[in-house]
Amino acid sequence: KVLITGGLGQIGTGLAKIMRKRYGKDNVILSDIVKAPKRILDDGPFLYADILDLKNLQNIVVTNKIDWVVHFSALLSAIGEKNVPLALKINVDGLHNILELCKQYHLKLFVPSTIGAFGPDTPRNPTPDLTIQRPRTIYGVSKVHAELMGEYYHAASGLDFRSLRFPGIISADTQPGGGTTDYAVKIFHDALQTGVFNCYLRQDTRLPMMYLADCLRSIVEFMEIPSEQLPMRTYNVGAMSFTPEELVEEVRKYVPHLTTTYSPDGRQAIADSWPEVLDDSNARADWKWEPHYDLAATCKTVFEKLLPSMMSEQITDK
Ligand code: VAH
Repeated sequence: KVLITGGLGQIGTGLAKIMRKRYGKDNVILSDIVKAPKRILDDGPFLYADILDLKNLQNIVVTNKIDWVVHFSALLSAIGEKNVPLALKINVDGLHNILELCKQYHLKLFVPSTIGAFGPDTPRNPTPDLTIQRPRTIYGVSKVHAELMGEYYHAASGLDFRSLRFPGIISADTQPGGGTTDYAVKIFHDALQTGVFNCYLRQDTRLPMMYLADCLRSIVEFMEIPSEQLPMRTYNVGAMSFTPEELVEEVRKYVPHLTTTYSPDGRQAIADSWPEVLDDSNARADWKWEPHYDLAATCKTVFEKLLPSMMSEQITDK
């Protein structure tokens, strides 16, 4: 049975859907510390889980016979800089509880890492798996800590820890939670709702990105590899890299009248410290990682998802 923490964020509900198809609806428990909307409660089991409360977590693991944990709870890059003490509690203390829990009950643990785990001294194009990691956000520092602690517990006590360093994730119907790459999600809604897109990054800021379906599939494929077949515990996974102006050009194929302005804010410095292109050759070699969505396919899929619901909204609005 799988427990997903921070399950109501950008990735959790999509992962629950896929895993429930594969492992059975009642074998995947979504959890978070906020109330779930009815449509999510209708899809399968949901529990309150506070990653800062080890007793609460132990109770959930024992009473629900959990054997996998997918740990999404974290404050992302931009929001973490606005509340460092909270980011430390959630991203570090919370992680320590999860590591302790998984060690104690011998649970398989997936913790997402990120391009944010690299910093200004890291080679940016391409960024390999094994390289300098001196990130300049509390989010990045906490994710390097998660990678190092997970690999330590794996080496010292055999914990089946796994981590993938994700690019910015693009999703059609879930919102990211305060990241630096969120512009690449917001542009679709702005294009359809107002036709105006104000970008908080310079138009030439190249960042690695991935469509949600590739992200979800990478987690499931990676988690299903027998542990002894994995030469490493932490891998870069890539799919595409683009700049805001390249994304705007692709979006204009669907919304030709889209007007854009570029007013870089504090997130520009974060983006400038991150990789431009991820080298994911180890993931491709060790467990056959292969992305399916490039920029064109991503935009096509997102608009296919958003347009019908937009149309139905407009129809109901009339
Ligand atoms: C963020 N979307 O921007 C997250 C992610 C790759 C970046 O970790 O913080």
